[in-house]
Amino acid sequence: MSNHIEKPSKAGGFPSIQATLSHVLRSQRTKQNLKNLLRVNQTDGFDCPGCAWGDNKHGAFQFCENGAKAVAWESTGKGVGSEFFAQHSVRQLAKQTDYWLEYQGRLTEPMRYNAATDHYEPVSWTDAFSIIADKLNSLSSPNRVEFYTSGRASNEASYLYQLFGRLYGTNNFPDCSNMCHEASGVALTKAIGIGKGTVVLNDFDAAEAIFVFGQNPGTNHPRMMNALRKAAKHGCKIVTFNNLKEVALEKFASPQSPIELLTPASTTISHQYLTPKLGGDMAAVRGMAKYIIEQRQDKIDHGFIEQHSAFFNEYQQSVKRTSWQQIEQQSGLTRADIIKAAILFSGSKSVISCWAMGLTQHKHSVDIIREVINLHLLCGQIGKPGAGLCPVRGHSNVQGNRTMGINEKPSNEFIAHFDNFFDTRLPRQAGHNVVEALKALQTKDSKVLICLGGNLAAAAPDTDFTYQAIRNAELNVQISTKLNRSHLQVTQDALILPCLGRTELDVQRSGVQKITVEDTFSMVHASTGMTEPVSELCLSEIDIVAQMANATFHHRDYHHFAGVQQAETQSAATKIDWLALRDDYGLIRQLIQNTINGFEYYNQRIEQPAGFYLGNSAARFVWNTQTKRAEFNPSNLPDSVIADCSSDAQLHGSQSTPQPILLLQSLRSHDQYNTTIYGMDDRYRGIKGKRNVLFINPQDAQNLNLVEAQLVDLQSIANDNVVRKVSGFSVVLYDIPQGNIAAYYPETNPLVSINSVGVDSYTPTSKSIPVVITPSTKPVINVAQV
Ligand SMILES: Nc1nc2c(c(=O)[nH]1)N[C@H]1C(S)=C(S)[C@@H](COP(=O)(O)OP(=O)(O)OC[C@H]3O[C@@H](n4cnc5c(=O)[nH]c(N)nc54)[C@H](O)[C@@H]3O)O[C@H]1N2
Ligand SMILES: Nc1nc2c(c(=O)[nH]1)N[C@H]1C(S)=C(S)[C@@H](COP(=O)(O)OP(=O)(O)OC[C@H]3O[C@@H](n4cnc5c(=O)[nH]c(N)nc54)[C@H](O)[C@@H]3O)O[C@H]1N2
Ligand SMILES: [Mo]
Repeated sequence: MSNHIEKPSKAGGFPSIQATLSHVLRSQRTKQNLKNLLRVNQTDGFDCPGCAWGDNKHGAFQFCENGAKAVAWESTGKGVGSEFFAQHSVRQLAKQTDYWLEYQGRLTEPMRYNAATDHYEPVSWTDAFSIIADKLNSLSSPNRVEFYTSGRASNEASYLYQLFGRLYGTNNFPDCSNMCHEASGVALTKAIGIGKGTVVLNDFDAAEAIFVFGQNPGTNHPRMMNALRKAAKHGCKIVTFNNLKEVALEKFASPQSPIELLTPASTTISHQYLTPKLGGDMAAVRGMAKYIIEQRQDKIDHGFIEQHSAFFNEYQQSVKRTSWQQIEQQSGLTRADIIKAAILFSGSKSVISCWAMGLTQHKHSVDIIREVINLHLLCGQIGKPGAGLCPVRGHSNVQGNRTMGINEKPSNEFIAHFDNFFDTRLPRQAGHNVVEALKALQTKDSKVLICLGGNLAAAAPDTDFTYQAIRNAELNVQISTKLNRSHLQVTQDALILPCLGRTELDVQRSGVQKITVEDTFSMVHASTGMTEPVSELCLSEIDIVAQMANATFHHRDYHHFAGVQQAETQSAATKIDWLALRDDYGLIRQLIQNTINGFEYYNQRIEQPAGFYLGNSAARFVWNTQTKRAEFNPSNLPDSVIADCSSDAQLHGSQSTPQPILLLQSLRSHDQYNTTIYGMDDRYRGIKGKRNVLFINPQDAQNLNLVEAQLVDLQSIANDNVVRKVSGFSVVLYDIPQGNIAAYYPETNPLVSINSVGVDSYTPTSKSIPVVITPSTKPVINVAQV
């Protein structure tokens, strides 16, 4: 379609192996990393830090290009310590790209920011913990602290972290899920009474049809491609709904198959490939339901509906009221194509629906996902082999974090178990999610930010707002493996606490430790690192959290918060031997077993190679909803899919005549892990050497008088008076529906208003950003040289 980019005809294959080797070679620890790659996801190895897709642990080694990049990136021979920080002031570092910052290597010693010199300087671990304890004990309320988590932290680390925060007195646990699969959790909990997927890996072998919505597994969940390829080879029909034609979902060559590796051969993945407009999936799925309800009553599972569901009549009415005109207009798909998908769905004995960020990051995401659930309930496609719902999680332990209590709105039941066991009364009041935490920092109501991993500054929306919010923190504590943007938003006091990564050997007093994680199929299993730690001064995340808690609760001033609740948590907090928990992670697992359902015999059960299955109530037809039934959602389609942007929205800072508004999605390239940029290529989309690109339909480009490779600026539209703009994006003519454009995250985060969030999910609407395009005024080419 376009003349200067060349998309490959298939994904995977030999270029995947080439790319892996080049990353391993650049890591400067080649031998160790080749060994590491053979231990990923094996019985005695470590869990891949790449994504949350599950594995059959006794299986053969599975090659995964992007998992390999994640391993090589973590296990680099390069280090960032006091010499580095003596050379570079924070102001200088802030001028570097995200790529450059992380490429400098692993953080190797604890550092403290000195505002007078604008440099980070070495600090001892003992002093670092005292600084944190002094600060936490000086605040007027425990709700002035924000405890952020990114989804790589182990079950043990996140359990200890939430216990620390809650005994300290707050539910302020903003986490990366708030920007990711929150809408899935909300929709699933309301509809089927549990916020997790209902299928396991083996179901992919039994499915007759698999629907993949808004997900790019070739890049983001490459191990899922093996399951899809195997299913397609068995005759399972795969239907893709994706705004873009992602090559891996069209044709995939398995790096495991010698023939597909070395010849042009590949497996056709999608039987039907539909390209809905951004935010149009609810309309598309509503169309499928409409066809089935109005024309194929025989395909409705009346028995299931009768026995297990609620609100079917209301749903049926709502579907009948929805016009085909609205369905076609909002989805951008033809009635014929939607009916073809509906015939396949309703004619298959067992169907799985998978989805990721293409469904979760819109204003009406909860309703989009509930419509997918509606369709499954309509045809009884849940709780039987090869059928069910599969939100494909992102970070490798993000699901485990939630199970462990990283949740700003914990249920009463969850908290009650802790109260009983620790003989205490933990806070009930809802805490802050990511957007609320940033707003509280911005208004200076919150004073301290502690981050267990991640890169909040670059991952969160509305970059200027977010930077300012984080800079307002009186103390910014970052527990990290690599240098990133979040370490640079500092004005007062800040600490960088370097930690071990998942690939590294973790030895404590009781010996070599393992940690545990939960994958997207609710399988919990152990992970043991084996590489020599990058520096003796790096501590494990668990060690860091335990020492923060120990210093805080055994502090001379620890008693001062007024109020009943604090008096009750005091004694529990001081009774816990935090350092003993650090010395033997098995003791933390015992606490988990005693306070969270489903972890009986935890230490014993993780000795099994594949770990254990936590189970899923909905898959057993137990519906923990208000009605104790699976609930249909009768919502109407939204009037418009454009988030927070009325038709008369003003383009601030511009006097020109009205310009067409296009809807932008921000997405990942093949060479990045969220805010970690591994390289400047996006091989599967034919992009080389740059990230500031704008994918646009050729007809839209022509209407706007834009030509290929021209530089443009993007300004977003919102109903406030803030100008949100990014500059110097290079036009790429691309096969994308008219009216929709795409560009990479995090470069486009400045365009997402902090106030533009999903209904009931509060997730920033990073897949539906209304923007106008203008020829560039300020060309900025963001190519780092290393
Ligand atoms: N290598 C690598 N692996 C990763 C990550 C990474 O950055 N790099 N990130 C991890 C994390 S935290 C996550 S959450 C996952 C993310 O995994 P994905 O959700 O696959 O990530 P995105 O790049 O955001 O891709 C969104 C996909 O949805 C499509 N899409 C966007 N909007 C719509 C829409 O409205 N409708 C439809 N039907 N399609 C749409 C886009 O075209 C794109 O293919 O991956 C995880 N794994
Ligand atoms: N516009 C837009 N914004 C988005 C998204 C989008 O699609 N579009 N996606 C959203 C999604 S799905 C997510 S999940 C968030 C991601 O948000 P985060 O999870 O906060 O971000 P990451 O980029 O994954 O964090 C990378 C940093 O984690 C640290 N790190 C890596 N490994 C470890 C470890 O083992 N331990 C510790 N302690 N630290 C470690 C390193 O220092 C690294 O710099 O971004 C969200 N933001
Ligand atoms: Mo994510």
